[in-house]
Amino acid sequence: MTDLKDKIVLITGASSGIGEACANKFAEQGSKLILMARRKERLEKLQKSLNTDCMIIELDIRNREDITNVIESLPKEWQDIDVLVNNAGLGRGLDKLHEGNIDGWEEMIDTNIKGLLYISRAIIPGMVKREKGHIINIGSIAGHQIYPGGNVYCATKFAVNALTQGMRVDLVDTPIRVSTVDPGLVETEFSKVRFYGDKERAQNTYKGYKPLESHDVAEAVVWVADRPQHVQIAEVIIFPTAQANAMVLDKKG
Ligand code: NDP
Ligand code: 8X3
Repeated sequence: MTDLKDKIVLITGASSGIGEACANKFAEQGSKLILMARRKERLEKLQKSLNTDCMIIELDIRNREDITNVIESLPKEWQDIDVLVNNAGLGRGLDKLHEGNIDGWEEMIDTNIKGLLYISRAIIPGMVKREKGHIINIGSIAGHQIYPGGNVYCATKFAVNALTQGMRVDLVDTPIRVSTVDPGLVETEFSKVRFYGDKERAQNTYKGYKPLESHDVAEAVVWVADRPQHVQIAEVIIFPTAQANAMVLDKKG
């Protein structure tokens, strides 16, 4: 057990992939968890499997009013959130910008940027008041480099990168830490969502090399959260060994 025991950790997008893996890893440390996502049945299943205090909240992170209400009405014993993992996010399509699906753009902007902002705006004031807290944003290599067809998704992750830096600057006179964990290719439901349920295309994204698994990223997130108070990890970029940057991947076959 580490310093994370009994800490309250709120994870957005905990119903699958990286968020679910973070829930498992923080639970192993004895943290208490608030898990958010739209798919309640997935959260219930995860809650049952975890050996720790865990509260689940069915929520669409794009809904600003719901977020404010939910955070304001948290039971007293769940209000003092120590770690916020801003993980909920998605990609939609891989088309050239001039051929892109505008509804998909709206979904990415509303979720990856605005959703992250709403939840952060609701939770950070409490951290400032308590002089305690850590925000860990899940960015992406797509927030550092643009790849073909990445356009709007990359723009949202560049925004997450900018917001992480902005939070860190604005909170520098407080004990609150701000970090980003930015993965390359991780095999999750991400590509299934990006390609609107096209399983074959999604599976092909992870063929011919060994991609990261969700728990690889979750281990980095827990490590970042578990540094001593005077240590603030600004950024962790994590790739599969076969990936060198957003565009260079050693894919066999
Ligand atoms: P998954 O699709 O497996 O998980 C995405 C999670 O986000 C789900 O739990 C989903 O829950 C939640 N989510 C999506 N939209 C909303 C919404 N409107 N409201 C609430 N929750 C939402 O993908 P990953 O685990 O891969 O993605 C997690 C994060 O990691 C994302 O921010 C992604 O951009 C980032 N990332 C992923 C990489 C990868 O290669 N997989 C690489 C780099 C970064 P539900 O649908 O139940 O609401
Ligand atoms: C998700 C990984 O490389 O598809 O952020 O952008 S990538």
